[in-house]
Amino acid sequence: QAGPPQRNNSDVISNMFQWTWNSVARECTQVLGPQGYGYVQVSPPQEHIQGSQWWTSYQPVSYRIESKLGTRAEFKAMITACNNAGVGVIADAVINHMTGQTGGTGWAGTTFSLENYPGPDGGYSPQDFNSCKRNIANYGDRYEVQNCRLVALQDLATGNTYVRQEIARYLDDLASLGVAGFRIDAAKHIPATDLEAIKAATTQAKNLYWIHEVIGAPGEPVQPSEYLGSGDSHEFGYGRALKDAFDGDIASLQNINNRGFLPSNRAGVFVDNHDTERNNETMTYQWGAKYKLGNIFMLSYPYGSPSTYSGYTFSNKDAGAPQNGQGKVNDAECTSGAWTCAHRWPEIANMVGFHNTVNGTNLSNWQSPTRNVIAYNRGNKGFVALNNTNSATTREFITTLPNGRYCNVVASNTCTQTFTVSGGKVSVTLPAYGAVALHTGALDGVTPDPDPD
Ligand code: LM2
Ligand code: CA
Repeated sequence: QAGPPQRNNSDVISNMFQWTWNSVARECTQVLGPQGYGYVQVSPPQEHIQGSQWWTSYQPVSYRIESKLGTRAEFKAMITACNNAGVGVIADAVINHMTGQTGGTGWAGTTFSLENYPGPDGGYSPQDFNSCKRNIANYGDRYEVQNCRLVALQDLATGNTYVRQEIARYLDDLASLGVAGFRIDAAKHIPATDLEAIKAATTQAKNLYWIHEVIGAPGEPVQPSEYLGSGDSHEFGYGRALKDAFDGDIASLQNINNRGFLPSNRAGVFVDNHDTERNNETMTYQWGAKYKLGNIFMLSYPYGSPSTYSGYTFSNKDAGAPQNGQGKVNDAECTSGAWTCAHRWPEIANMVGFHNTVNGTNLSNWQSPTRNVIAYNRGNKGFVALNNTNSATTREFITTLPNGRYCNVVASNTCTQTFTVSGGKVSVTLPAYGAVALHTGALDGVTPDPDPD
C-alpha cells in the first residue's frame, strides 16, 4: 500500500492551493467526500507576512493559526467538516525558515525584525538561525543547501534543541486540531536527521502521515530517498516524465517507474503542483486536454500515491488568488474559470473512483498500437485507453474486465457514453486527445457503490 493510510477507501490527495478554510470545508462535504477523495492538502495555515502575492504563505512570522486563508476556529471547523465527509486534512508545514523580510507586522499583528520573532508560538531570536547568512547558490553543495538561505528566507537552525521543540510544538498544535498529516515544505533544505529529531520530539504529530517535499534533481548531493526515515517523499521525476511523454510519445510511459524513481510505496506523485505550474517543469492546466490525459494516467497507473492539483488561472506567476473580496471559492468561481476547480472535472474526479476501485490490482496487457495510443488493464476491475493524437481513433483492445456494459467515466458524470466488454475484448472510439476509462464500480444501469469493500 502506497502513501497515506486509506481514508474514505482512498489514498488520493486533492491539493487545494490557496483555498480558504471555509471554502475547503464546503468542498469536502459537497465534492471531495462524495467523489471518494481520501485527503485534502491545504496551503500553509500559520501567520505570514502581509502582501497580495500567493507566496506570502511561505513566509512565516509566527506559528499562530491565523492567516489570509482563515482563522484558527475556521481551520478547526474545516477539519471537522472534512473528517465528517471522510476526508483527512494534510497541512503544508513551513518549518525550514521564517520570512525573508527584515521587519514588519505579520498578518495577525505579530511585529518582527530580522531573526527576531516574539512568539509565543514560533518565538525565535538570532541564536535560533543558522550562521550562514548568504543565499543558496550552489545546489551541488550540501552544506549550503541546508544551512544557507533559500531565496533570502531566514534559515532556522534545525540542529538546535530549542528550534526542534518549537517546530514540534507547532506540529503538535496542528495535530491537536485534527490534521491527518503534513507536507513538509522545503524538506531538502532541512537535514534528514533534523527532521527525524523534530518528528521524535512531537507527541501526537509523529503518529500522522508525513510527506517531504524534496525536489530531487539528478547529480545533487541531497536526494529524496534520504528522507524516508521520517515519511514519504515526493517523486518530482514523475511529473517531469509525464510532461516529456505527453509532449509526444506516451508509449514511453510503460514502466515509468523503472528510471531510478523512489519505491512506489514511498513516493508521492503529481502531474503538477503550485511551483511546477509556474516554472515549466510539468504540464499545467494550460495544456488542456493533454493535462487531463496526464491526470487520467496518474490515477490509473499503479505507481506512487497521487495528488491531484487544483489552483487558479493566472498570467502573472506572483499574482495572489482571485478571492472575490472575501477569500472564498464557490461554484461561480469554478464556472467562471477564475479557479480551475480541476478536482471537479470528470476526467479527474471520476478517476478517483477508478483509482479506488482498482486498488491492489496489478497492471496487465499493456497495449500500444502506436506511440501515442496506449491501453492497459488493472486486474479484472479496470481498463483505460488514452489517445494523445489530434485525431479520433476506433480500436479493439484486450481487456480483463468481465463481460458487461460499462460507463466511460471520463466522458461525463451521468453515464452518457458506454462500451461493451465481451469475451475479453472491447472496441472503443477514442476522441482526439481523449480517453476511455471503464471500471467495475461504474456499470451502466448499476448505481455506483460510493463505498466499495
Ligand atoms: C517551497 N518548497 O520548497 C515552496 O513550495 C515554494 O513555493 C516556496 O517559494 C519555497 N519553497 C519557500 O517556502 C515561494 C515562491 C518564492 C517566494 C517564496 C517566499 O516560489 O518566489 O520568494 O515562496 O515567499 C519570494 C520572492 C523572492 C524573495 C523571497 C523572500 O519571490 O524573490 O527573495 O520572497 O523575500 C529575495
Ligand atoms: Ca535549512
